[in-house]
Amino acid sequence: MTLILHEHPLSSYCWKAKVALYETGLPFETRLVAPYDPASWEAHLARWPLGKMPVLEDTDRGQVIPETSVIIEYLQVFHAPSAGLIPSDPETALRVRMLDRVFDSYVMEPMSRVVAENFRGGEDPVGVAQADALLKKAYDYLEGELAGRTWAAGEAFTLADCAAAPALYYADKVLPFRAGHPTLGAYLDRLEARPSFARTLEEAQPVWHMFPGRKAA
Ligand SMILES: N[C@@H](CCC(=O)N[C@@H](CS)C(=O)NCC(=O)O)C(=O)O
Repeated sequence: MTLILHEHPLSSYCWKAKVALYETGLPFETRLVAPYDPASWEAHLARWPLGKMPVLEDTDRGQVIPETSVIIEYLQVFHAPSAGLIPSDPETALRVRMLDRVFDSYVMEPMSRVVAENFRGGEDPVGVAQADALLKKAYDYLEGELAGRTWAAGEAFTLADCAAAPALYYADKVLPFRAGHPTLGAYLDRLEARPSFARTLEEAQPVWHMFPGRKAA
């Protein structure tokens, strides 16, 4: 079996897929997608015309899977059914999928919007203010939702935690939340200590200095 993750080491969504892969214990290789290199970028567009990262290539099954949540569902169905990333109980599975959407849509996306303003040299203070407002709403919601839980949806580490780890790690850099959100802060501490995420963070260290953060006011 050969699983190849086409990724960039600073990409938050690529971290999400990597955390899931490390959770499964499956062997996999990584290949750099370099948007600034025309050959690399063209090859990536041939794999996935929407040009988003990561994609997972499964050479044995002849499959290329885009979209991190689908990648993780794919791993669960075809390669790691016992990893528990999607719980077998249908109600818990729905909660996991719902929280995965919350972390992607209401934390990862607005966080990326704020970073993009700096990274791509944008001039859209209204868009950034809207992103900040959405982040604050998400922090407040999650502070209540996660109370009393070890992981996002309960006592087991799941898809939702794979999404949460990069989303909260980066979001805390662009709009820090620990002061007013102790439950969320303690949850991020547990995520950072989880071996799958600790390893992902360690592997990003050599390029971390390239993270642009929020544009200076
Ligand atoms: N919904 C996608 C989002 C992936 C995504 O936005 N990835 C970013 C990197 S973190 C990307 O590919 N950005 C490049 C671009 O938008 O051109 C997923 O879950 O995989």
